[in-house]
Amino acid sequence: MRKVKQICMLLALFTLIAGCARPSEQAEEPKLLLGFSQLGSESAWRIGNTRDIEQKAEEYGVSLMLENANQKQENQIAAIRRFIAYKVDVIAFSPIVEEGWDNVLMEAKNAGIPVILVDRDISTENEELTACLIGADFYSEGVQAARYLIRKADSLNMDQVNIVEITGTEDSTPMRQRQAGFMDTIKNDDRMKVMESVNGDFLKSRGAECMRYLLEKYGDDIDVIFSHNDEMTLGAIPEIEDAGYTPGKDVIIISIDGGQEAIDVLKEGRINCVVECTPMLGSKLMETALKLKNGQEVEKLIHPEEKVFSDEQDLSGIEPRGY
Ligand code: GYE
Repeated sequence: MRKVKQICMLLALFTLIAGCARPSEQAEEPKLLLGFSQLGSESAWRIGNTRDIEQKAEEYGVSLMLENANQKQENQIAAIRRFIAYKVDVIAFSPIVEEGWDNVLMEAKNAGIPVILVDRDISTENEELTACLIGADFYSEGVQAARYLIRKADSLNMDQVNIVEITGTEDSTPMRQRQAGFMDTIKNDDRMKVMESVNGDFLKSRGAECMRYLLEKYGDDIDVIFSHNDEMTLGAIPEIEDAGYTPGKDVIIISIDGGQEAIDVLKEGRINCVVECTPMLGSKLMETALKLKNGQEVEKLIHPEEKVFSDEQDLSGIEPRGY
């Protein structure tokens, strides 16, 4: 009886193996192996960006090795080294800060693996280390935020505008560029005065902490909060309310990203302006990685198109944001 059972099992196994090998049912070979080092999960933006890259990899038939660095540069460097050892076809990563990548990128170059920068840029003397950058124009986002503020100050006939800035991660591209675009645009307007810039690291909890500190120090004098991302803005708003002020009325609030939660708060009038920064970079990443694998030329810099949402517009028609 035991023998019969064994034979049956063997037969079943054989049928299974034979079935798997049938060409019509064979899974398609992935077109490309892509190693992607995500920098962390600090915001709705980042989570939306990771999800989009995972979905687009599937759609494009790309096999994705995804590693999350949990906000630490050393984890990103280690991930890139693993991708090199694994001999992936293409490496992509979102650098948490701009400095400190030359050595590991030289290792990738020596291994003949092209590297795509996603979302953020690096600072290097050697332009050859990376193939291209796919990410938003952060400088322009800062300019858009400032232009909105200038229009708002005009419409309210303000003669002095006291601003506090809550910035993103120190030495990251969006922090540097958003600040530069904003400052360059307000600098010739005598009404504008930045009282203080504090670092909120793109985190909701830090946004709340920064706001508590700013309210304690400047209280009533604060006219405007320029916050480098939605997460920090959403952390700051309850603090403003707790201190007895009405966000959007007593204090003008300007944010960047455009995630669903911030857009809902904008519609309620508790944020005045949200400059869009889209995390949907997955399609461009897959297209570019496939081109690189096939030895084709790619554009050096790819910026997605972005909008500005504010209390100057009818906001009822905004499509669901997806992040
Ligand atoms: O604005 C912020 C995120 O690099 C554009 O990082 C990205 C920024 C985004 O954590 O929410």
